[in-house]
Amino acid sequence: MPTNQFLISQPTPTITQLPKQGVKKQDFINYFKQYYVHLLGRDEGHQSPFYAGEALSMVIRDHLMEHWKATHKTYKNNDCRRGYYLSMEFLMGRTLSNAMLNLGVTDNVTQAMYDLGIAIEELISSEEDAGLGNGGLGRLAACFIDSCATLQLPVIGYGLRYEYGMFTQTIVNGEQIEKPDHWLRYGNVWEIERLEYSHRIKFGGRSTVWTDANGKQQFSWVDTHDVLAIPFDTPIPGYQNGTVNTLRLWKAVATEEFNLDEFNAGDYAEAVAAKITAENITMVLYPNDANENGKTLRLQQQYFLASASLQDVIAHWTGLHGNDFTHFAEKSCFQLNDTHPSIAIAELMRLLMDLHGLGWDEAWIITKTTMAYTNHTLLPEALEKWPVTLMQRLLPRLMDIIFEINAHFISEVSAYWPGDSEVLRKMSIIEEGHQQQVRMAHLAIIGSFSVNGVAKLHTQLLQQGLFSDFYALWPHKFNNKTNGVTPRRWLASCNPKLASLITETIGDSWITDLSQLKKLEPFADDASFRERWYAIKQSAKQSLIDFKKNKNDAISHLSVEAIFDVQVKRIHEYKRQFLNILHVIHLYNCLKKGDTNDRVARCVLIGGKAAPGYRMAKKIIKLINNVAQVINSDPTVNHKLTVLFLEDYRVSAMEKICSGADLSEQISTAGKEASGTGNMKLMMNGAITIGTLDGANIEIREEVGDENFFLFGLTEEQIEAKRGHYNPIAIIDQDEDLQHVMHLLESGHFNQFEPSLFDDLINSIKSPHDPWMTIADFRSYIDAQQRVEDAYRNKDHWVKMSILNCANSGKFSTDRTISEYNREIWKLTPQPVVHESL
Ligand code: 62N
Repeated sequence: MPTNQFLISQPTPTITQLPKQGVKKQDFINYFKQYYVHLLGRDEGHQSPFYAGEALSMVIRDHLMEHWKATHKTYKNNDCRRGYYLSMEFLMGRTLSNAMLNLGVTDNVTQAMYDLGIAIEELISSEEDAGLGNGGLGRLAACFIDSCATLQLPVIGYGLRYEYGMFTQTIVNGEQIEKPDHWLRYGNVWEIERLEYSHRIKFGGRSTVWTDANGKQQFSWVDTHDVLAIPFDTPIPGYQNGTVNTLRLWKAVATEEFNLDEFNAGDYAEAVAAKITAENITMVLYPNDANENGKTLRLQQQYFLASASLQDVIAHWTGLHGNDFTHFAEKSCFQLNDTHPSIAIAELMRLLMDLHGLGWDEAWIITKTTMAYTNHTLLPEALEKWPVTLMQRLLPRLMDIIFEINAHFISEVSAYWPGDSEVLRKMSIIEEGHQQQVRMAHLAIIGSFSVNGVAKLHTQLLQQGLFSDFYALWPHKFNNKTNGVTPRRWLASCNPKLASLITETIGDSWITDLSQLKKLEPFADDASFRERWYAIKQSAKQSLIDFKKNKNDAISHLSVEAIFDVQVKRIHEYKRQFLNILHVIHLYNCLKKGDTNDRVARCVLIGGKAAPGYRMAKKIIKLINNVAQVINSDPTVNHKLTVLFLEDYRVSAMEKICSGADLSEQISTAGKEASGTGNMKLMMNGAITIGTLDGANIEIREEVGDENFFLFGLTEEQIEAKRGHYNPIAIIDQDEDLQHVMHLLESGHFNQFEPSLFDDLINSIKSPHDPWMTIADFRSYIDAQQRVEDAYRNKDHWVKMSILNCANSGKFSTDRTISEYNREIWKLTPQPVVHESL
């Protein structure tokens, strides 16, 4: 091809597989010094892991930047269909070590720091967790965007930039104390503020109708109090593939006129108060993982997220296509993480009609072909409802639109089931009663083309129970997407020794294709492999002890020979931490009776936060700590049994815990845990599950085989069949062990100086109306725990089970989950990133 010498040659685009160790050690040293000394103004004599961590993070961030821009450009040039993951929570945890792993620079950077006399582990652990979520739902969003980047899918995560994340938990006198989590206090090097992409969000005011010059009815929303949404972007790198996607979090800021109007009128204090009201919207994450109904601020947060994100997507669209929305639905797909952002359905209608002039039918087709909804719970108390009066006051135009969506829906249902007013009452978006409420799940189902549950059983129960009427009407909308976790964070990064052994044995393709772990199966029969596996597990247990040592003196008589029995998750009655404690008390009782010789030592580790307003959950924490206190300080038992409450359970804590767990407690009442994802992290790291037939446990057992899983408890059907004639007292009467346990509890053995402290807890499990039927599963749980102990005595056998659990955890990668979302819902084309060659 002839070339023109006078033209500056354009770089040729090439698709590159990035070199794994692209930057040399010496380069890292130089860059690092640059930031540490010059930018942060610290001298080399001054040793601060925090500032060294900051400097290193800046180096890594710079490194991501080129890839980020190239990714952006690739998506733009290809004009590809895109996905938007809308979530009120992204529980990201720490970023530095994950970014190094995904860039493939961990070894070089570790060496570089070592040469400077710095232990990288100290820098890594000086980073604050980004705790912008409660539990499983928020962490799932974080794992999802990791997998989207690794699969090179053009997906943006949209969420809120809470100034205060999940509270920090401390335990004082056995009780949970909450401290605010001001995670941004020292800044956040991973985010970039993008003022140029700000949007204006309306609240309050009123909705008006007028007729335009063409005689067409137009709606506007006027006299509003507006708040600005400012985006902060965080890079989300894929695993060594040159893709860097974006997590865009919105911050609420007062508008200019907010201040000026009243300020000029001399109302200085009012002006400042109004500013604070506006900026409160993204001040704090609601720390409730079950229900948060009726709170004005929470609804403001939800609308703020939905409106800012949709305006952002639409602004991008009109920038390219003007007001032509013909192909908008072909090019966009929104995934709603639970009902929390589902006001987006009404907001998209509003934006398309009121701002871009589309008619109802056109706008509705776009909405119901772009929105997809994921449900995460079957608990009726967790289903979101908003009072109509609140919505009319706060979002009047959206309430109009919801009423109209409902009117259209009601006529569709009337045509399908003529004359059935009962079905209309049940399915309506509006719940009638002394106070009308908007049922957000109904809005989400009606406005979406896809409705999915998060594990097989959960989806079945949605179809047959909670949403059965909708399933009868629209069976094609319903589908299952069993959850997963990202193997980068939850194996490669948190358990480097095990990861190395696996890679040495089967190669490293498991990191992006977790089904490869199956190749470990034959090694379960290899004695020398088992020995190495065991040594790694024992050393992880030792690290866990060391990590907790400075915090807790109960640790002193803890041995790595003990079974590390782990239950970490939010504290909730349905998760039945209480059942775990009943077993602990049973063991204590056995040891006190003198049967100490043939018992295997056990260390029971329980961690989790209770919602600050959830009385019973807080009592459970107190009970765990009181039982721990009695057992750990009793020299006749504490060499065989230790109980530890792990304070301030969070993402970075789980990264240390999961490698050291032998036994994974997944003991919820069957039918109540939608999926569970902690179960998957623990399995992946070689823990064996003791669990009920609930959520993803069922699929874990299917994958690993019954012989490598400790099953107990009633099935969901048996639980439901028992309701109405459940008799816990009769069960206690027939079980001597249980009588002893109840006696210890009721005699105040664990609350000698705090009389009747646990009465309400005890009464709740003795009640025939106990929805969680804890007593019903006691015997079978104790028997399963006995099988655990017997199995643990045979070390070879246990290690074999441990290997087989890891080997069969391949299904539980979010890469598999996201591939299914993409194949069946999003239908995005992977976009290999074009890097301009240097
Ligand atoms: C979990 F609206 N849900 C499930 F504010 N919810 O319990 C678990 F009240 O079984 C799943 O594995 C996991 O989702 C992922 O699918 C969950 O974590 C919340 O955190 C939550 C937060 C806020 C609310 C309700 C629920 C609110």
